[in-house]
Amino acid sequence: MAVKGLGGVDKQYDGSKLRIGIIHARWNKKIIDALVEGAVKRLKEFGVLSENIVIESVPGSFELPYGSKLFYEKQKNIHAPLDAIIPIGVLIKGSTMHFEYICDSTTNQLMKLNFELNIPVIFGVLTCLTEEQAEARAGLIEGKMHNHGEDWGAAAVEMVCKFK
Ligand code: RBF
Repeated sequence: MAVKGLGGVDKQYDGSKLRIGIIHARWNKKIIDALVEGAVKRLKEFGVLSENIVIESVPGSFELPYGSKLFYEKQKNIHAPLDAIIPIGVLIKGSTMHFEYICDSTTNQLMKLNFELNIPVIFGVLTCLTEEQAEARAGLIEGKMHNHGEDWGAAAVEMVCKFK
């Protein structure tokens, strides 16, 4: 059977020296809060210190790519550079084409940002057809799925540490 989610990462990386930025959209706030909580929990399990987990927000998912870039630059300018960024958003399909356009542009720009900033920019965006699907992926429906925010926290630490 296929393994969904990261499962155990291959090595317990040491995140104690890392500084990680989480930038989240505010649309679908209840689900966002659960995902952010999951990411923070996992980062801490890898030893990332609370004071080195910096959380920022933007209005919606469409703002995540540019918001991430500004966030990165601001932290660099105050001499507290980020090792990785986890942009978190929840997109839920509505009755118009907005969903498709925002999903497409946001995904493409977040991918490009990895190369532009030269740090890992994790894909912490849920693109769901229903609210229930998103809630399940945020661990909000008992016994259904795990909180994907935890995977994003683990992915950030692995991507910074693995190639050092
Ligand atoms: N932002 C999200 O993060 N998730 C959504 O599901 C979402 N749906 C939207 C649907 C419509 C019709 C509009 C106009 C905006 C939506 N946004 C959503 C907000 C979008 O990402 C952005 O913040 C605004 O368009 C302002 O640039």
